[in-house]
Amino acid sequence: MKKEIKVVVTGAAGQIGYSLIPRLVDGNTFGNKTVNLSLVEIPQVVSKLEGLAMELEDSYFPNLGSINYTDNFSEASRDADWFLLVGSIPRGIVYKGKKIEERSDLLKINGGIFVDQGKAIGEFGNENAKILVVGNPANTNALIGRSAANNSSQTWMAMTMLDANRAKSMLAKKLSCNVSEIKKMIIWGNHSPTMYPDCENALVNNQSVSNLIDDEVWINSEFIPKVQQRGKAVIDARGASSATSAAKAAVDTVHACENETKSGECFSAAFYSDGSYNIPQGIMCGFPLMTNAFGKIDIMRDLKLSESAKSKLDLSVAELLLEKEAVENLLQE
Ligand code: NAX
Repeated sequence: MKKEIKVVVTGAAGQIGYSLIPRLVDGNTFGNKTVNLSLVEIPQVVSKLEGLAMELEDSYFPNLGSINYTDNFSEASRDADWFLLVGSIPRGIVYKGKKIEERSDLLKINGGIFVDQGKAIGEFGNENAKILVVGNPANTNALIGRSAANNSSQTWMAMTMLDANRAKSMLAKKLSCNVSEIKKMIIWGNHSPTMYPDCENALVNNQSVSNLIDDEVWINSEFIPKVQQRGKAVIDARGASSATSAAKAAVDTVHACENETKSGECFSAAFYSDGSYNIPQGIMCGFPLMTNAFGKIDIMRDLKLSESAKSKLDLSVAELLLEKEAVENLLQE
């Protein structure tokens, strides 16, 4: 097994980057491997990464290998094993003289970034590289990047683990159990307020969480909307978006991909749809995923969705199809 791993992180000088990057070299996320970091930022702020590099050196991380920082994504991509694509242009920013308010504008601007990054990953990233898109709109950014990369041996995902972790926390409180007891907590669909957090398939002690809770009103009018709106609730309370929990969720996703999934369990991320669960092919949709003993990630295909679950998922799938339509000109296939 490889003893070194090269990890590219974009948006490295941002909020999530500051919480995430130290955790990549702490000996837990990648186990005993030496982690070589390639940190990427836009030209205006790339020099700030010198400070982060100094802090990493000063933090006594025996697993820390080299630290490079650059505004040249292609250069950063060379032979990288993992790409954590956190950087993106947020809503509300003035970009080329225009305030970006509409999701469609956001999709187009970030889409352009993900075309270039995808091409570089396909060309320069390692065969078998894994790519986790965190920057929003994460699912569609990942779809664009994957299409531009055009490299079928690489695995693209978008992050829904934060939503899954939020759901676990709410369910654990409701059931007075520990978050670790909740298995198969899947977020279906888009990482957006249409997502479907599935507590029918979620298990505690091999029993369906929705059966254990036995309160459809609470599930439909408290649990699901609160998971869907949790990001906004954090912004309202903190005056800034979730960064520590987002960083932890990115680390949890990497960990789930780097280690074989225990029999009967699965984890949550958006993955390229192949028609499973009657979800149309060709969108990046939240699915239950598994990692096999050889590190290959695939969809778990044997869960059942009730009619009520299907109708909730349909809404999110419809949104993903609309997003796809809005960026059709950026897709190669
Ligand atoms: P920040 O604004 O603090 O940081 C973003 C950083 O990305 C900035 O430093 C910016 O210079 C950089 N950047 C922009 N374009 C870039 C490019 N082309 N190449 C490299 N770097 C680039 O945002 P932060 O709070 O760190 O959030 C980052 C992204 O995560 C946002 O898009 C946010 O919406 C998204 N989130 C996604 C979540 C998920 O579950 N998928 C949850 C948390 C978060 O909201």
